[in-house]
Amino acid sequence: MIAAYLLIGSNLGNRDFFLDKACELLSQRAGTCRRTSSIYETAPWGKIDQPSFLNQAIELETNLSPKDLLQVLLKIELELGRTRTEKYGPRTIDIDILLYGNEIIEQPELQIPHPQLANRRFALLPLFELNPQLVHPVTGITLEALLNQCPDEGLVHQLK
Ligand code: PH2
Ligand code: MG
Ligand code: MG
Repeated sequence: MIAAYLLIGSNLGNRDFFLDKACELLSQRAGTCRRTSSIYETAPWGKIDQPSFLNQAIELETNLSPKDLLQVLLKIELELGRTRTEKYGPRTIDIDILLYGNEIIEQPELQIPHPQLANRRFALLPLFELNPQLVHPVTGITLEALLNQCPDEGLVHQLK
């Protein structure tokens, strides 16, 4: 069993519904959702002229390999109406693997840790809420230090 940390996000349609549904489907197909962070309302990053996001981090205990986990995530995204048109564009649901134990994966279709983790306050903050002890497996930098040095100044507001 590996502890993987996922970030789910939605900025189209009924955002709360999509986060709930993603958690439910992850529990059925990917392992056990041990803990979920608060939900955060977050300013859009990368492409700012789009609605704000809801983001939430999930600690998932899983037996799936990283590649199998990715396949499950992509299928859930499709089922929840995700379409891919523009980079960083609006989406009903996005499910990203932030961390998979301490594994480092550098492949065209899958990079773990998530390559943008250190640049995204909307990912670091929910992750820190779940587990403040985490350390970035590539750089060895603590999550707390990553947060302190994060260049992203976008709004990240804890809702519930
Ligand atoms: N995801 C993106 C692009 N921008 N901005 C916020 N606030 N939250 C996201 O989850 C997000 C984003 C691409 O995956
Ligand atoms: Mg993403
Ligand atoms: Mg994604």
